[in-house]
Amino acid sequence: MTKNEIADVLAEIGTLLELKGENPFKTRAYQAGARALEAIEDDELATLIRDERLKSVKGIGDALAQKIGELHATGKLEFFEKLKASIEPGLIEMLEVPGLGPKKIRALNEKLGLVSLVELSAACADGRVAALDGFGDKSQQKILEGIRNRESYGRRHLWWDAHEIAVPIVAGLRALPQVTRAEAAGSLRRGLETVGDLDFIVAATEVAPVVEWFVTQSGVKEVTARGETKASVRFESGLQADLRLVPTDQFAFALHHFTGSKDHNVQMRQRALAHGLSLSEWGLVPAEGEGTAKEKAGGGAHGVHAGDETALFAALGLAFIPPELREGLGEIEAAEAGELPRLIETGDLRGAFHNHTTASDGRNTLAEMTAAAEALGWAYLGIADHSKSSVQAKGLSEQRLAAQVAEIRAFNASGRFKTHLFAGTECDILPDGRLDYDDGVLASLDYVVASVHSAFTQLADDMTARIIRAIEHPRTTMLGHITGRLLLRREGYAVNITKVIDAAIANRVIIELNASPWRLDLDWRHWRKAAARGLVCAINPDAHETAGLSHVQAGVNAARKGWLTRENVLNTRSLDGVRRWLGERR
Ligand code: DGT
Ligand code: CA
Ligand code: CA
Ligand code: ZN
Repeated sequence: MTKNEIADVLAEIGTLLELKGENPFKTRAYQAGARALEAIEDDELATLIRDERLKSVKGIGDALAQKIGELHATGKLEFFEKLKASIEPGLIEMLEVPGLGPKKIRALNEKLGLVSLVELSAACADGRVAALDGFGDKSQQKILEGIRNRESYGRRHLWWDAHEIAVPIVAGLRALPQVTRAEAAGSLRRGLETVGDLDFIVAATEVAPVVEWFVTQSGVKEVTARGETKASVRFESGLQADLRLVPTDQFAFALHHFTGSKDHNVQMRQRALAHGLSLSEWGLVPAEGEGTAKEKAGGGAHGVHAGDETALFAALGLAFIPPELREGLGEIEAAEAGELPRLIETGDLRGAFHNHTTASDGRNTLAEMTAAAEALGWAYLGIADHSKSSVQAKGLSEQRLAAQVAEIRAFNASGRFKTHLFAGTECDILPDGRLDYDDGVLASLDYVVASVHSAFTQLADDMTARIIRAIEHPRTTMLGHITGRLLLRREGYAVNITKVIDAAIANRVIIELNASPWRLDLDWRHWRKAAARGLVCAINPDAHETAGLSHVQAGVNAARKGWLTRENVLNTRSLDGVRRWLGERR
């Protein structure tokens, strides 16, 4: 395990101990341990463990050092597993409800005897929660909403999480000797921000061993259906997956059908009919005559042969349509006219602007973040830690910001890294739309990301005016996470997005596409039109640790769904190109 993963486990232990009502000193020791780890670099941790010097680190005692060693070596911790098993699962679930921490959950458990979300929601409904000390009407309402959101979102999963499960399965399927082709289809392949279930399409010479392999994968919790050429399973996270096996000559048709979307498929079938053909998951055959499409495709005599999707599209007079565009939003017309955009790719990115370090709420130091960007081959990395009003996120005072800028300039001068650092800030947009630093301070920076982190409940008109005021500030380079939404967890705040986009275009301010898998905000559904009107995008990982830089891939998915090309995105430009752009803005 990496030190950040170990720190996560320690912090979770702290939370669970608090939930159990353990001695606060013990609880705090784990939280302190997690923080202490965050200040150590990864290779330093390995050395400390090897030399048995971990205990010498402030905040890490004997017991903690032993546990960190166990996690580092094995990725598991018996103490942690036993602790989890000793707590009512419903109480652990309550931790996912916004506004509920371990202390409040304990109070609910001790005073009302609640052990599950169902009981909690009933207690909210009849007002028992509001009557408790430290709760009240407002927090009861918030808990109830949180539980409802959780239910309605509960059936879907973040693209990122689904992707992590799907990748090794596709690789494993392809490695089987019986398998000739294997792909993940469905919303995952289309790069949708959330995924309902996984859909694997496989062509194989023999089916039984493939089905057997699929249902015995590690992480499969339940086999929900099993047939000769099909199987469905459920993973630990609740994510379900369908496997479909097809003959090799049907693979392209099945892959296209199960990639969807439904709207795209409906339009494709209409187009096929206009060509006198019938398109289905089994093939493309003449529309008139006897028999089902399946029989005809199986018969092969009249069916159109397509070895891959490119040939399938070509048979209908279309250029290959990238899966991300298959939402039934004009992609077929564009493919017919030869006007499909050349979509941006992850490899086009040469850096990113919205990233945090340990100076604010990040978990890796400036040097670690820079080294990670260098390892990705990035020409530049923008550092945008929080500003002073974001107290909980350790926002930087003017003095600390000045020190960071000096450190960044020194890094650049030293030639220690190939990656150039830009000095920026993620500056709070205060409730009235002013920025959190004075103009003089902002002028000392290379760029400014302006974001809303407070007063989320403002009325839409006020929020819109607030954000537009920030956009009109001459030092604002880009707007961070425009709605503040957290996918599957929290709706964005109320804001008139069209007006904000208008203001951004008029002021040559970028709107970021926040690539955090939880945000993906500004939503892809707005990008095509906005970019056509001149809005410039930056795909920003909002990384809070080195591993977070790779989230740009989720942002690129969303950008592709928004029909964006590399020309639309600032961080595809060279270092000089970005310097010029920032220079012209000043
Ligand atoms: P999801 O799983 O909810 O995130 O979304 P998808 O798009 O993966 O949907 P899913 O898993 O129900 O089905 C995969 C694809 O199969 C879907 O995108 C299109 C195709 N498909 C499934 N059912 C139908 C249908 O009733 N009509 C049409 N035209 N296509 C369908
Ligand atoms: Ca699906
Ligand atoms: Ca499915
Ligand atoms: Zn932010």
